[in-house]
Amino acid sequence: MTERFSRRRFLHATVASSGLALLAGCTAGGSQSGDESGGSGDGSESTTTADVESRDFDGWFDRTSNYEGVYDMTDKDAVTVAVGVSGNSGAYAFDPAAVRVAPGTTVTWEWTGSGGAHNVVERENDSFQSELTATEGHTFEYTFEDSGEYRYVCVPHETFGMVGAVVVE
Ligand SMILES: [Cu+2]
Repeated sequence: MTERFSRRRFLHATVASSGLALLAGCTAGGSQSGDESGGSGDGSESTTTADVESRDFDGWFDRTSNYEGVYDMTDKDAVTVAVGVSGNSGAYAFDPAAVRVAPGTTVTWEWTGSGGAHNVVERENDSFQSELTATEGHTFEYTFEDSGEYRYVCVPHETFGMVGAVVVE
């Protein structure tokens, strides 16, 4: 369970501007990425404050253009994944492609209406399978009670890389 991983933290603007944070940044040394304290505004006002953890899913996301790591949503009561965002040579992506949630969390997939008909299918254990639809605003929910790593696909676009994962810990 304890795999090697590295973490990238998106700092709140309030945290980044405090003297404490600056001090910590100085004493922590230069091995970490130093662009967090920069004034580019790139990450300081990010729309998400989730930690993004790089994690190897044994090649599961090799074809997935928008996979950038596991978004830590363990502190969220409700987690939504968009179905049919831009990616994988079309609107063939889940966003975020991978999330980490706490046991008992309900994940809602919400269709954007782009990219044609999609579905959300977990095949390894048959845990969940949504309708196949292109309807904008369509939602599908699944509550993850058990810890584990759940991989799912959109069947029509799996070969394009439209796959996702939910890590429950
Ligand atoms: Cu699809």
